[in-house]
Amino acid sequence: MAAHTILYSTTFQSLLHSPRSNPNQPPLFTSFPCLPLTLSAAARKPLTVVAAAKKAVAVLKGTSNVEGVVTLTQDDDGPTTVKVCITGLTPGPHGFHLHEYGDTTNGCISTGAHFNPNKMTHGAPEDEIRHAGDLGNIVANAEGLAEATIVDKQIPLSGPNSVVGRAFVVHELEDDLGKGGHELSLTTGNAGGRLACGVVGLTPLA
Ligand SMILES: [Cu+2]
Ligand SMILES: [Zn+2]
Repeated sequence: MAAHTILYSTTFQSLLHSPRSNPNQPPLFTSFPCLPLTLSAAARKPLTVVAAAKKAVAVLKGTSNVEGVVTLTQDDDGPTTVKVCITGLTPGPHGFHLHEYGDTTNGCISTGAHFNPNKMTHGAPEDEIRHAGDLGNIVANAEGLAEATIVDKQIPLSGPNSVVGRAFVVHELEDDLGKGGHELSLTTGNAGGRLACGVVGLTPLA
């Protein structure tokens, strides 16, 4: 919806600034009371471009002072690039996943389990057998800041496995990537509590 809105306003601005043959003509604004419904085929064309490149964002909050912003971009059917910036963490590694639901009614717990459309067990991002939502660990520096760029093929922004409407979660502990031998290793990586989470939503491309 946001992408649509911004395209509408961009198109609208270009209409406003386009030269008009008759300078006494009333402003175009009054001629387009229902602009989204009356766009010409040519004016609608940019929406086709949006389908090829997608961008989304998640704003992470929790009950602690951990917070962050995660942006996702994807071109066509290529991998998704995830840029992570999270503050307020304890120094060191923290499990970082895409969880199944974009539901935070009961805080981050309502986001459910790791996004797992292929019914796999928990693993590392580079493993063949992993949850789609398994993005490994992000590492916070001495100031508690974790910055990372993750490129991954299992978290697309469109299609049946789209992650739009699902949620990122950053955890209290290190994700053992399924190899810790703990009873939770193959489901959660034993990554502990959920410090902050944020729902993935579409955002304008520019
Ligand atoms: Cu998680
Ligand atoms: Zn997992």
